[in-house]
Amino acid sequence: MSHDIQPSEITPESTYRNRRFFMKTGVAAGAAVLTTGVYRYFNPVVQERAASEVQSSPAVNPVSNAHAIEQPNTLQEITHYNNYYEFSTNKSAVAKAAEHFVTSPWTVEVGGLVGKPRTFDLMDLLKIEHEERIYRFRCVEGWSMVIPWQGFRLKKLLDLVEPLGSAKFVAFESYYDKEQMPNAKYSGIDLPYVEGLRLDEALHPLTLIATGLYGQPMPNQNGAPIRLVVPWKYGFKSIKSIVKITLTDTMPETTWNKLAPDEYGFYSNVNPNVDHPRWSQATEQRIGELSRRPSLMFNGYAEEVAGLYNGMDLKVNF
Ligand SMILES: Nc1nc2c(c(=O)[nH]1)N[C@H]1C(S)=C(S)[C@@H](COP(=O)(O)O)O[C@H]1N2
Ligand SMILES: [Mo]
Repeated sequence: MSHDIQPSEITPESTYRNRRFFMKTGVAAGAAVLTTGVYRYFNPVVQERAASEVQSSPAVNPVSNAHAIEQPNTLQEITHYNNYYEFSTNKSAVAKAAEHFVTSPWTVEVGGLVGKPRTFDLMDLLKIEHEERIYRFRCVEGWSMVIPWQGFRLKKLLDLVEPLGSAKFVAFESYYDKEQMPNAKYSGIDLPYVEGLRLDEALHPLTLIATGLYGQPMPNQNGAPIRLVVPWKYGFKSIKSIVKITLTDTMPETTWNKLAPDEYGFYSNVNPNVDHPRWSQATEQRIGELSRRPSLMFNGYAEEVAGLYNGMDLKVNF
């Protein structure tokens, strides 16, 4: 994949941040799907495709969640306040620590309970139909941002490997290399970083495999070259720099649950009514704002995802 993008080819951040789209309620969308197609500039495959084809993807519930139209955080904020423990546990030091992370070549092995296991290289994944999604992102620590991602629905990747009827969960694994990640030994977490979703969560149209943000390839510190984004769950579910995806019939182990099962559950849906044992989850600090704002049930995506949890006690299944 080509990283030598001309600055003139990148949609300026100011264009994103000034779009009437974010200020107006007209086409309010909890999951804003823009059709600028800027990602084609770093994706030679997509570049060859007709703009109309690229833009054919239907919006997800484009008229719900008027409150979701929020100004994205700046590129500087999104790329300089990060959680990526393999590189550093200091959020403002991650960008520098990940500066020389080598992410090419890159492959993602997709297997387990599937009919067609396959190892994809990055170019295969960039051929999957991309969309832009502006999502709220809420860390379990109590801070949040709004991030304009580009990527593709995880469902589109899973469809290619044909999950078997026995598959009930999806397990994810991050890249881990002690040489490239010398600070990892101070992280305090078991590595490689692992995460998981129930299969229906994984197939949900909001669940994204992100390949970039702000029209650029994914910055190293945000999980280059591809990472998961599950906008209604706490940020740690959105595992970075994925190398392996495995369909299983049992609930996968997850990094933070292994470390502190009383504090971090498998589901970890954003829920202002269920506090972390050591702090309240009722409010959050939006990076760039002066005062805290109330946290929203399912991070504001309840209309889309609450049905996944019908009949479940969300205090027990936290
Ligand atoms: N491999 C890996 N993935 C990870 C993490 C990590 O430390 N390692 N941190 C998680 C946490 S706690 C959060 S809040 C988000 C942060 O994503 P961002 O830096 O792009 O905002 O990544 C998640 N994914
Ligand atoms: Mo987080």
